[in-house]
Amino acid sequence: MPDQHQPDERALSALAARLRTARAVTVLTGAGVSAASGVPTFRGADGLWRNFSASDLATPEAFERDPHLVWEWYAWRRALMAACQPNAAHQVLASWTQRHERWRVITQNVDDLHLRAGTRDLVRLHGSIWKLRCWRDCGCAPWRDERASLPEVPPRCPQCGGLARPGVVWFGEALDPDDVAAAHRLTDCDVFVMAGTSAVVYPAAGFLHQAHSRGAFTVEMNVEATDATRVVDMAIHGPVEQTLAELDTRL
Ligand code: BV8
Ligand code: ZN
Repeated sequence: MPDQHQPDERALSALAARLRTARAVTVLTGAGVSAASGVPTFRGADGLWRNFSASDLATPEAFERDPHLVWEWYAWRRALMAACQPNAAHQVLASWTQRHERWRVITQNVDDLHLRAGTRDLVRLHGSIWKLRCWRDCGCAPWRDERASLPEVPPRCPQCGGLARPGVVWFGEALDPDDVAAAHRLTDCDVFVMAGTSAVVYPAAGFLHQAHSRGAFTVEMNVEATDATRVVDMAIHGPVEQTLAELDTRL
């Protein structure tokens, strides 16, 4: 059980001491890591879900039923994300992957901010909002389009002219097995951190349990308690863009 009453000051120093001797460190991030950059989270107070009931929209069935509505939601998110910059949490994590051979990041986020911060060997479980692919799977390779506003909504496949879809993983869709395998490999680590995620989406949240069972010291960094809080060895409460920066100064 994490010591919930440990003032974060002591928790941060204790975690820094562990990190200083750690060989392999894995950080699994969620929407909370991008919140300070202005990207809405899915379930928080400003939640994307609350405004657009994302669980109704981020599915192949929703796209089948109303591709225009789903694309309006993605076009709105893309335009919003295009104006966002990586924050201190992205920067600290990127520097960790550059300074340490086996300190790595797995992300659920589709906003590309970890990549833009320079994170090395990023494992992305749910794809990228800046990628598109053919809805009919005509054989056209997925392509990137980073324009803040698309000339046509829904966009078209350049090869067959049919509907294009966002290059993300929707609910009810399988993750890319290579990404799942890469994430699994990273659960073999000394310290596993859940940063800015409500830990409700699987298989992503399951990697915490895998890391735990492989002997990792597990940590949660979040502004509130989540499903992971009762599982981790240590919970550090506070905005992750601050707590990661404070932790980094202690390394
Ligand atoms: C799969 C891409 C199987 C799209 C996303 C019933 C039917 C069908 C499936 C299921 C089912 N029951 C369970 C499932 C499985 C389902 C699932 O887990 N559902 C949940 C909701 C119960 N999973 C799936 O469907 C997955 N696929 O299982 O396939 C299969 C196998 C074979 C063949 C076919 C199928 C696919 C899941 C991927 C879904 N796609 N995103 C898009 O973005 O449009 S998930 C979406 O949620 C985002 O990626 C997001 O990252 C992710 C997780 O959410 P969080 O990142 O945690 O964000 P959230 O808002 O929830 O929390 C933010 C946290 O940050 C909060 O805790 C908050 O306190 C904190 N915070 C906020 N600010 C800060 C902060 N913390 C620190 N500092 C701050 N400043
Ligand atoms: Zn096509």
